[in-house]
Amino acid sequence: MRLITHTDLDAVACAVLLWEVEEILEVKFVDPATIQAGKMPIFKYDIIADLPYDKRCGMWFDHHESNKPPEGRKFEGAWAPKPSAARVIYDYYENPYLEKYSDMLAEVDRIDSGKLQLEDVQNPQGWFLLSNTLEMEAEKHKDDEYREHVIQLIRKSPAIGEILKDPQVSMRAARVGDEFERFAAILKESTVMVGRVAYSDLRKRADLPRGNNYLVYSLFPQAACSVRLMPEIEEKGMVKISVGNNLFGEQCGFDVGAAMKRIGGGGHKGVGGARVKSEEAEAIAKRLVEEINDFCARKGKQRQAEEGN
Ligand SMILES: [Mn+2]
Repeated sequence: MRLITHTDLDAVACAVLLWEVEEILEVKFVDPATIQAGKMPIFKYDIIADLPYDKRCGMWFDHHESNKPPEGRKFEGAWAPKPSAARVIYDYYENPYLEKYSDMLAEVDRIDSGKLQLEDVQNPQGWFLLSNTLEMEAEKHKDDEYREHVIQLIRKSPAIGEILKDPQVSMRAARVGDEFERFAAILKESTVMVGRVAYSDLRKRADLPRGNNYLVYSLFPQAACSVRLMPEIEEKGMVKISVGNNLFGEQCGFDVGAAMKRIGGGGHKGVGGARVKSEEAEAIAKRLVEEINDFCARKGKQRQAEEGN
């Protein structure tokens, strides 16, 4: 079977688990938008994990709120609102052979559901450090080859101390700190606070390092949410909008996944994204910023009223 999965640590963990319990011959790493567009050939021997559903596949595992299956959908696999897709797979198979991965699972749950501490971002360690090495290269195939390498390393021994000693891993891990600094400098230049939202326009920043979704909150701790227009690199004519709640700060409870679904994307309550037409991107992002600020203001008033009673 072929596994089609996302590009982050949850995806890698899904691959590790499925490799033990199914005949996996090949892993494809893709973005949710690729599945959503329906353009990718998918066959009945394919397993999709940590990505939206496609009816052509043989099995599907996911945990994204925005991908919750409608009542009555018949499919092999499982959807559950768990902290990670890897956890959905782990619980589905209930296979004692997978128990050796329980430490990894706990960390994948924590990282994928954004239960991070400020210290994680300031000084990445362990599985969080590994997760930051998975999306580093401009050329996608380099990251793909690296992720396949990491999958096999974890299968050999799921001890994170050993994994981080691997030459390829340690070489990337050594770069993570520098990438964070570079990322922070670009964010500072391209971000303004609009009400309670940190709004970043990164469309012209093709030099932005990949993969850090949390740094913005250590730089703008007063933000309730972030809205980011990402660099125009991957698809011509389309821009990715990334939105999240501040993991470390006081949250307003804005449902990001639902808001992203309304504009053709998806995600979780806390974090999500969508791909929109370039010419509409700025207007959509600004509407989102307004929507979040309105929501936060309403929440604030509600809280005041409740406290007053
Ligand atoms: Mn996930």
